[in-house]
Amino acid sequence: MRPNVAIIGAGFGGLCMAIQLEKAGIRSYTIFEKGAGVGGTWRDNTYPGAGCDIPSHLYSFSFERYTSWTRRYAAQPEILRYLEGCADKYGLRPRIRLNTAVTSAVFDESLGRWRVATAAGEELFDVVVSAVGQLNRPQLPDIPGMSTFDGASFHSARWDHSVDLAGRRVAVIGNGSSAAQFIPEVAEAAGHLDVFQRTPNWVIPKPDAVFGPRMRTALRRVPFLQRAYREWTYRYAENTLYPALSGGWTTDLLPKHALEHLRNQVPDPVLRAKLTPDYPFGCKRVVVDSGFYPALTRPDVDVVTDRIVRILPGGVETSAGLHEADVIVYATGFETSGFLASIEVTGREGRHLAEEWKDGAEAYLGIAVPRFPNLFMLYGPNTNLGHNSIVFMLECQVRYIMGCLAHLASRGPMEVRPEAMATWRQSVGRAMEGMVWQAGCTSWYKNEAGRVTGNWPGSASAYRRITRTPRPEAFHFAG
Ligand code: N01
Repeated sequence: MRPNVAIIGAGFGGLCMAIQLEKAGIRSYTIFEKGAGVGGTWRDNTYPGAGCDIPSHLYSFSFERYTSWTRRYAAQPEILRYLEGCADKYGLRPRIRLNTAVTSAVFDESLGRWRVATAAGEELFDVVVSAVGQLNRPQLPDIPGMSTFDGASFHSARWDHSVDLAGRRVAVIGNGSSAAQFIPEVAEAAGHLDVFQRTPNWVIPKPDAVFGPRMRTALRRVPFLQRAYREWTYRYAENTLYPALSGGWTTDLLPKHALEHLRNQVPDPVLRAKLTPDYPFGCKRVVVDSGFYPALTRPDVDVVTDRIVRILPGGVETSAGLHEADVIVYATGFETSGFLASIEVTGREGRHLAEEWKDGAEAYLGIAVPRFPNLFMLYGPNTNLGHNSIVFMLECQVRYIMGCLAHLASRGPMEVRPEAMATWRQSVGRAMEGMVWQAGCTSWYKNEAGRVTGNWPGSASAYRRITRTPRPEAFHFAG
């Protein structure tokens, strides 16, 4: 039997899944994409300076090694072009339904199939693969008076390019990875910029470099060079960055490196003190950027650390007074702990996924959930990384799901056993104890109860090992 597969989302994950189905000769799939184009987060985030802080030769598919990256860390338009190119090259477009949000997915026990609903109606699928991502729902803060603001305001992931910032007074609320990328550009354009910082971030330099025509030709002509470079960036992340998060040999080294970066780039001791974190390195997502601190030292930029009280028609009021603004940019991150929250997912026995996850999202290998047969997740709970490429993790998950498809083709709908889920829960819990994310800080890695539901506590290599092939004993088959 060739399963027909509903893939939800046409970002890195959904496209990867579709490409592997194509390669296996399975063309009975549909990609539902709520947006107007492919690319997911790389379509949505168009703020000035948007780019990736993971090296592009690693942050790309292993089977679609691109030798044309023009920089070590590509900017958003180039990454989006890469993804569009993949959709074209593998002939995915005819099976992508754009502007089509999935509203619900209900497992019909009598048919052993999923009823997938969109505004256009309901369709039956054997398998549902969620590829909706973790950073797809912008989070606006809950600050009194936001609707009273007289000027333009928008979230960083919904940048309003019609707003001209030239010479204006701009307020940026938030200072995470997104803000760090656009603040240098906004500072350049604006008349004055106030950056409202609640918590300072750890920042390490981004060793960006142009990959000129000669380098690109070398990478194209000498495949070994490309493989070696990718392998080197992967090993660096695994052997240097991961240990800093897990109590390993770089635990003291990397924060020293970050503080040196701060000292080198911020001469003013008062500003430096404001920007110095008081929690362990890596507890929140580390910002990788070399232009952020210099922008904050400009005479026309202020870092405001007083508590925001409310938004007034004329600006942002803090405990110390009003900061006048013409434009407010909310760089306040994403709703991350709900995972599939925008879709009503109902499994066997009428179980609602949201209800099952009321104490925190969890999934076996981050991929499967008991009582939700033939539902597989990409970038699901506990599969985010703080140190390496998510594209690598997505490929592990897709390979695993392809293995599952082979099993369910012969043995019927498959559902992970509660015992396998319990063992998984315990092992993640144990591994999490050694991770810095548990330390006293707030972050989008945690849910409302403070449990880390976003991140995978092992190395990327460990995740690849455990997802290499599905273990049929972990599943119950209905066929
Ligand atoms: O969001 P964030 P982001 N009042 O959640 C502040 C990925 N990414 O969009 O820290 C005042 O990190 C909040 O303050 P605090 C990357 O994984 C990747 O920047 O909670 N401030 C914080 O400063 C990243 O981690 C790339 O005290 C408020 C900020 O808003 C993730 O996306 C590039 C507030 C939110 O920071 C999210 O990054 C960009 C309030 N009420 C992003 N509410 C790559 O290059 C929130 N804040 C791969």
